Amino acid sequence: MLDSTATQIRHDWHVDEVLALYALPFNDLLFTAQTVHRAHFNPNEVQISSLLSIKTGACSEDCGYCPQSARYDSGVKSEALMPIDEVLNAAKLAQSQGATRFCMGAAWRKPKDSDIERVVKMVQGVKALGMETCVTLGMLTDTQTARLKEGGLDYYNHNIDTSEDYYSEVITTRTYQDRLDTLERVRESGINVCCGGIVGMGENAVDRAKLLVQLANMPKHPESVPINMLVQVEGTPLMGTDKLDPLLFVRTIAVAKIMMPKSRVRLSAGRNSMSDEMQALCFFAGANSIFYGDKLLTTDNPMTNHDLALFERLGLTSAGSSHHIDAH
Ligand code: SAM
Ligand code: DTB
Ligand code: SF4
Repeated sequence: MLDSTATQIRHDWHVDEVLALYALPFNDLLFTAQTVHRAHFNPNEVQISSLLSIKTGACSEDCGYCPQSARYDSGVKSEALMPIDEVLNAAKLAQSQGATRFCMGAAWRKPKDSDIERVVKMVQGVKALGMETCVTLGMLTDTQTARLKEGGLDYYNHNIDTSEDYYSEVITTRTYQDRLDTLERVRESGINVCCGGIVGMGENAVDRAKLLVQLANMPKHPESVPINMLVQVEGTPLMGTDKLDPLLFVRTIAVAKIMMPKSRVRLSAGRNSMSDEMQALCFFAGANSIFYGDKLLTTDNPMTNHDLALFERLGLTSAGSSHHIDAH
């Protein structure tokens, strides 16, 4: 049924079509996603990003999933913006372990212009190591996106998280439109867009379909699409949410790939509670990027040795790495 979609890039998806993709027999859905994936990527290469929290906790926003909000008692220790040399040391370590992109995250609603100047220095330092750069800093102004672009930033991460309908159930301190406005500014500045969402937050099937429609109907698809499985953190409002069926997570990856064939779909937060077999299914469904390193921002991620062993078992290699990656 989807032969022609293998090369076609669409921006006119309807929720009903997306629900129909989700409802396909699992084998048909995964086969279609893998076929689409192979038309655009080497299916055995996975891009490897490492995360660092450069400013931790004490955030004024109330995102119900997030351990870094000042409103919840999650036990995360607040830390001011890191000194540049510490950031560069972390980037060097990530590179030596095999990461090709370094993503720096700050627990801000929005940065001050003086913060941007310090982040630009970090971006320049990381780029000088030969790594790709990504930052996620909250809402930005036009001046700030221009400054980051001029500083050489490759990607900006800003997630829409869920459907517009479900958004206000999870976050009340900013609107969906605020997110879309920042994303438009990032796109217009010429920085690559990294934008995705979180599933397993108690949303329904229509919310998941609408999240993907919102992403795929952007004038240009985000170059990176992180699909996060909620990491439940004690003290946050979403702690205790009913767990999503793992196969529905795999289906979400497959549907995202079919809708955004040329984007890198990232198997993002939540891998620490996924089996190797589930991750293998996600790679088959078209995920070809991961967050790598023992920590995400504040929560645990699989150990690097475990990931390297999994890559070896699956015959996967790192996309675009000039560095030798060795499981031993
Ligand atoms: N403060 C900035 C912002 O919210 O845009 C940047 C950092 S914020 C931690 C980056 C993203 O991490 C969020 O948009 C959300 O998608 C994801 N995230 C945060 N906590 C999470 C959790 N517990 N599980 C899964 N994803 C999470
Ligand atoms: C994204 O989509 N997921 C990452 C990254 N972009 C910034 C963050 C995941 C955070 C998980 C919770 C934590 O470790 O604090
Ligand atoms: Fe703050 Fe970002 Fe966490 Fe929301 S997701 S509370 S904006 S750090």
